[in-house]
Amino acid sequence: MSDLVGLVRAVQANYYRVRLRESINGIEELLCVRRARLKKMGQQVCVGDWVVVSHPDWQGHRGAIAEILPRRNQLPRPAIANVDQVLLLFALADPPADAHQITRFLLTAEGLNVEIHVVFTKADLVSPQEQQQWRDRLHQWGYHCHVLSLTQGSDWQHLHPQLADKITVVCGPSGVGKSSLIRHLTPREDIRVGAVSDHWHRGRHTTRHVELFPLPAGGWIADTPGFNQPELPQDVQQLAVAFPEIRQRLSKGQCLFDNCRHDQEPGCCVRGDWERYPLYIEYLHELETIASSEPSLGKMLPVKAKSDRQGQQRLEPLLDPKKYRRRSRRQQHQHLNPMAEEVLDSEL
Ligand SMILES: Nc1nc2c(ncn2[C@@H]2O[C@H](COP(=O)(O)OP(=O)(O)OP(=O)(O)O)[C@@H](O)[C@H]2O)c(=O)[nH]1
Ligand SMILES: [Mg+2]
Ligand SMILES: [Zn+2]
Repeated sequence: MSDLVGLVRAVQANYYRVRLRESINGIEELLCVRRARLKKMGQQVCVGDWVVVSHPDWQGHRGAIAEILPRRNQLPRPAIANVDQVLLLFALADPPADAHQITRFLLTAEGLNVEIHVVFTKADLVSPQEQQQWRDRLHQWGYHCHVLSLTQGSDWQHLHPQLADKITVVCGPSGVGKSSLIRHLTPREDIRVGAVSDHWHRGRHTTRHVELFPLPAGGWIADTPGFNQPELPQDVQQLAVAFPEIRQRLSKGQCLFDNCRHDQEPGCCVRGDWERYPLYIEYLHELETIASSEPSLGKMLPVKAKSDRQGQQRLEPLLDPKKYRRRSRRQQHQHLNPMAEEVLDSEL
């Protein structure tokens, strides 16, 4: 008998909602637990995983996840596997579009190595001129974007072909309309939509958990909780290649130094009069400040004097066992959103 294979749509406490690849006797989904063997091996099941289900109980619609099929990729934040593309959503107003914030989202998305779609919503709240300005701006940054409204017209329907048969994750600041857009694209699903609070900038995380919703033309879309300031890439090299403007300049020219930071170095082909160059420099300096303030272990270790067998005094590092212990998985994942932490809670 062939394996029973399905896609993990959602994780709720210790249960996994698995959509079967082929429905059996009209049953499309099973609520599964994770086999103890996977748990012992420390294998985490995440939304987007293709899994092999064993011990199906067709009457109770239950099963057990026996195996996780190899992942193509995995987004850490929120934890979703096998992602094909990220749809970055920004509002043109309420909350207003902000080049700084948009860039931070773009940099994070660039680091994921998946396709990126940029969409601006709430076009009904701004003039056609303002819409065009953002279109032109994004074009200059190296991105094509869609501009649409959910309250006027039906331009949002143009997104359908780009989403078909793929797993798409919708990300963006809080209150821009991520849940509303998904509700339009997947009319039968019930998604919570919240009013933008007066203090939207503090982030009202209406959407709290990650779930894949089926699209009418095939494929899946995931909502994520809005967060307002994604972190920078981890190092300077990653930062530079996350700007299409820099990639484009480096594909045409060459800097004098191989390890050019594209700041003050002579013979730099990247430095120049392009809109986001000052942002690149700001982030470069931010990353370098973080790197230089991170103490190296050698400099930091407190020492204690100890006599050796010959009675000579030697200095030995005074280790605080708690401080230098390996970080726990929970600490390593501290930066994750509440859903990912919930996943970890249920896994630990
Ligand atoms: N005027 C206008 N309002 C919109 C549009 N799209 C969404 N909204 C409204 O914007 C508000 C926020 O929408 P949500 O879909 O909850 O936003 P979200 O991005 O999911 O927010 P979080 O879950 O907090 O991250 C709701 O009141 C929506 O009705 C639009 O195109 N035009
Ligand atoms: Mg939402
Ligand atoms: Zn350079």
